[in-house]
Amino acid sequence: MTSDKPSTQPAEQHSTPGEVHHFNQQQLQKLASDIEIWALELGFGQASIIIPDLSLEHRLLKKWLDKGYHGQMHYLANHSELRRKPLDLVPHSCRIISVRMDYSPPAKNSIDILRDRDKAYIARYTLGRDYHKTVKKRLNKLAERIAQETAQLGYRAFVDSAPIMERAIAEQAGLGWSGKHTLLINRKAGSYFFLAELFIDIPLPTSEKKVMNNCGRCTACLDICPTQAFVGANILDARRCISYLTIESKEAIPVELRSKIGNRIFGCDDCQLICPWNKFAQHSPEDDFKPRHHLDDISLLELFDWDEATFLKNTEGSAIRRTGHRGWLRNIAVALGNSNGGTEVQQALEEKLLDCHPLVGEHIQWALTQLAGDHNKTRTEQLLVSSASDRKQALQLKRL
Ligand code: B12
Ligand code: SF4
Ligand code: SF4
Repeated sequence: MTSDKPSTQPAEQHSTPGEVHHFNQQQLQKLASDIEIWALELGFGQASIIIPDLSLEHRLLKKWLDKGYHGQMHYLANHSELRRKPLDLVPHSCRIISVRMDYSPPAKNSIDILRDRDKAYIARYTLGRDYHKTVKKRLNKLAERIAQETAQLGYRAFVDSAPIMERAIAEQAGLGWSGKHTLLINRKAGSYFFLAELFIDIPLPTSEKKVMNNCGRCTACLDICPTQAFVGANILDARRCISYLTIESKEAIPVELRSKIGNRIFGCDDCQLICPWNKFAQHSPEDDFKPRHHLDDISLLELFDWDEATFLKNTEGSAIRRTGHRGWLRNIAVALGNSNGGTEVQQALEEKLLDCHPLVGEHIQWALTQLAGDHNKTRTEQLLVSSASDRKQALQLKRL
């Protein structure tokens, strides 16, 4: 997932601090508590108010960038000062309301789909409508509700849409702790939630608190990562992450990682699926996050068959569009190379090869070679492989 249009645009509505905020401390305290309640009423899992101090995180981010772990996501290196001092993004803002919204949809069991090599696995966060729109709309509603009390309010809502270190802000706000997989985890809700922020110009009392890190000695997420993308606890080499490779990267997927990607065609959830805290993840009641076009249970071949017009039509209002039709075919070609194969798959790949972009063509060639190799495997070898992977899956499920 990405952010990042640079923005120092003024607040949506503007007031000069002190001009309208003549509330006394007690009234401000009451408003702060009300905001947390209104946020819940609007479908957020939690909200908390902070004055951010990201100096430590900012230093760590620099180290991370120096190592080149961001790959082609050059925007992460831009606007460094704004990342350190996010309030400078919105003139006159003095507080951030950090929120989280659960997204786990009522979808087909993830493990079942991951095990079926002919089906497509799409990360759970993006089976439905693009979350940016849903979450931002809701944050603007929260702002409108606040403005009803304060008469005037300067605000701006952000959802993964500016040079903001959202996880670091939410952690400081007390919405959870940073898991070893780098995502924020909440004791009561796991990690399947989005983060977002409402910048405001009212000097509300803050509600930040330190949440204990509950990872303990567990390393399940680090161990399970199919592409070994973690350099260590809390440090991800994004260039190896399937989410980066299938969504952000516009280039060829490194050959040595292709077979490890399995059937994951857009994003990946493995490090979260294995996390014991996700036993507490709540299903989202949001209609917007419900799977569209049966994307939670659909064959690779069906998706490979979408021409560009169908792709654009079916991904309207969905974050999947980000990968573009070319990226989509590239990803599915890799997954087909990892599938059970068969005549239909072979034919579909060969047919597409006749008329496709060279990037896609190269991945199709790879898939065909993989399948030809697989075909030559003896039946015994295949049985050995599948029973070994069954044992591994059983172990994984036990840990879940
Ligand atoms: C770039 C990005 C990505 C990149 C890089 C991911 C990453 N971990 O950085 C890629 C494309 C790989 C990605 C993938 C995913 N993303 Co993303 N992504 C972002 C984005 C836009 C920026 C994150 C960022 O700044 N990364 C830079 C690195 C440096 O940040 P960091 O990992 O937090 O780095 C810290 C540590 O490395 C630490 N550190 C460094 N050195 C050291 C040393 C020690 C000893 C320690 C302890 C720490 C430490 O300090 C760094 C600075 O804070 C945010 C939105 C935002 N604006 O914040 C969403 C965001 C983080 N993504 C999100 C999601 C949901 C995902 C996916 C689950 C999507 C999917 N299912 O495919 C995966 C998960 C992969 C994973 N394990 O992280 C959510 C996370 C929600 C949550 N619960 O935390 C966010 C917040 C978007 C949102 N608004 O909801 N993402
Ligand atoms: S999202 Fe997948 S590939 Fe990326 S770090 Fe997590 S398990 Fe590894
Ligand atoms: S799997 Fe274990 S180590 Fe990883 S985030 Fe969850 S609790 Fe922490």
